[in-house]
This record gives sequence, structure tokens and C-alpha cells, in this order.
Amino acid sequence: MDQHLKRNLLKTMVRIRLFEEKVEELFLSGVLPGFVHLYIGEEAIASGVCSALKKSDYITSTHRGHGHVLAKGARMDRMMAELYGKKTGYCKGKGGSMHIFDFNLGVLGANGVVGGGFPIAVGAGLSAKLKRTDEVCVCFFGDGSSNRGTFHESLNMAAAWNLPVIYVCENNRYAATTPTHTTTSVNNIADRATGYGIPGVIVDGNNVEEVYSAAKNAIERARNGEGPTLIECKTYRIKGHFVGDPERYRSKDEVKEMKALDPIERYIKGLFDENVCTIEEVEEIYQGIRNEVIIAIKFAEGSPNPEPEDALTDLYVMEEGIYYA
Ligand SMILES: Cc1ncc(C[n+]2csc(CCOP(=O)(O)OP(=O)(O)O)c2C)c(N)n1
Ligand SMILES: [Mg+2]
Repeated sequence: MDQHLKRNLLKTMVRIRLFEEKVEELFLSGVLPGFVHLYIGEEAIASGVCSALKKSDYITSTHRGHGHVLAKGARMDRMMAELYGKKTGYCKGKGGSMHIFDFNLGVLGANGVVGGGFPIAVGAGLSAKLKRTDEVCVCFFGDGSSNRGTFHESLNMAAAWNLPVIYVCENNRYAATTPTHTTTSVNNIADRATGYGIPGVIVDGNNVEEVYSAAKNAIERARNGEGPTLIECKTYRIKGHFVGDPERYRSKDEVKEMKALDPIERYIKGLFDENVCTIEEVEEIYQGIRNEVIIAIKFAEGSPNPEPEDALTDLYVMEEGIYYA
């Protein structure tokens, strides 16, 4: 792997981490409205996978979507503005954290509906196949959502029609407050691939290079018309399910133990050992991104709120005078 790519993998992870650390602070201090799920601890997955994609490829995301969207190239200032509820945000301030999208970047949307990305990913894969482009779609999803019907329907159809979809499971051991093993029929989500006749791969989701390599292989297969792959990334969510979660379902010791596997700290150590980066270069990366975060906040704070009449735009109108969201 070339050194430029290694540095970019680090940069992407740090970009997600620093954005979210600031979002957490702003949310806890009452500046941000809405509801926020943090991706802290899972950054290696979005960074590894999206670094193996082209701009024209698609992703579907989840309620924990900041990392996916940033890694696919979203603008931090428009994301921050969306979280502030401002008109310059990705959804004109009307969607919030769980609905960020950018069709120009192939980001088909974060999604407040758990398991909501599965059918969309099949649609994106089918459109690429019918249009005979070599685009692929990555469907990010959590361990909990793999127990929804949409998961099974989606894998079956993508496999039956040999669609270019890569399923990336972020197994962070919990679905909200529920430990995964108490509600899941298999030890590994990747085992479910067998039921659909597609490859199932397990990777250390806190090792960005391992994630990148697995994603690259699966993406190549999909581009070559060889159909879908299910990649299960074993990881851990360091923060609560949502900002403000009292976290009564897990011990502080468990969190401490898992924090030692922090994907960013581990990667930086590895880069030092391989002489890819110096401490100064890493500090430069952090400083550049801290500046990006400050600029994003200034942009958001200086942006206007949506107008009251904007509440009735961007809706599907089915009958005159009746609006459906
Ligand atoms: C259809 C649906 N059911 C329930 C919820 C409430 N809910 C939000 S997140 C979540 C847990 C999802 O767990 P997982 O898929 O493992 O993702 P993680 O939060 O761990 O990233 C639940 C049950 C929802 N948003 N949508
Ligand atoms: Mg989970």
C-alpha cells in the first residue's frame, strides 16, 4: 500500500473523529437541536471502505452515518449546518444528523429507519447493472439491522440478480441497549452469506488497512460482474448509543478494555513503526482538520434558519393541498 494512501486513511479517520468530538460537545452544551448517534471507535470501517470507492459509486448509510458521509467526501460545513438546523445544510436544515445525503457524491442517504438502506442498495445496484456502468453500491448497516426482514430480502435479491452491492456490517456488539448475541441466530453475521450463496468475509473493523483490502477485493468482484459480498467488520462503539445515553447495559471496564483498540491510535503507532509519518506530520493533519471544524462551525453559525414557509417545500404532494413527507 503506498504511503499517500496510508496518510489519507489516517486523515479520513481523524476528520470523522474531530468532527464528532465537536458535535458531541455542542450537543451536550445545548447548542445543537435534534438527536445524534456517534461513530467514534468505528472510523476505520467507513474510511477503509470509502477509500476503495470511486466518486461515482454509491453508498447507503444508517442512523450512525456521519462517518460514511464524510468518508465519501461530504463537506463538513454543510453537515455542521444541517446539524444546526440551518438553511445551508445538506437538507436545508430540515433533516438533521440522520438524513444527510449528497447525490453528487453517490451518498443515497443516512437513514433513521434501521435496515432502511437495504432496499435502496438493491435499487442502486440494479440501476448500475441495467445502465451497464461499472458503479457499485456499498450498503453500510449495523449488526442489529441484520435481524430485520429487509436484510434478508436485499441479500437474496442482490445475489439472485448478481448485483454489484457490497454489504458492510458494522458489528459493534450492541443494537441500542441489546447485546447482539442475545438476539442473533449466528455467531458471525458473515455466516448468513452462506444462505444466499455469496462470500462472507470477517475482518477486524478497527484495522483500517484490513478493512480497505477486504473492501477492495469485494468491490473488484462486484465491478467484474461477480455479484455481492458480505463483509462483517468486528468493532465497538466507544460512545453511548446516542449522545446522552446513560449506558446501563455495559460496564465501564468493558468500554475501557475496548478503548485500548482505538483504530486511530493503533494506526498512528503503526505508521510511526513503518516510518510513514513523523509526529510533526500527524500533528499537521490534526491541525488542518481542527481548522476545518472551526470553519464549519463559523459557516453554520453564520447561516440563516429556514423560513416558516420552507416547511412546506421538498415534500411529495400526492393530492392538492395534502402533503406527504
Ligand atoms: C425500523 C426501526 N426500528 C427501531 C428503531 C430504533 N433504533 C434506532 S437505532 C437501533 C439499534 C440499531 O442497532 P444496529 O443495527 O446494531 O446499529 P448500531 O446502532 O449499533 O450502529 C434501534 C433499535 C429504528 N430507528 N428503526
Ligand atoms: Mg450495533
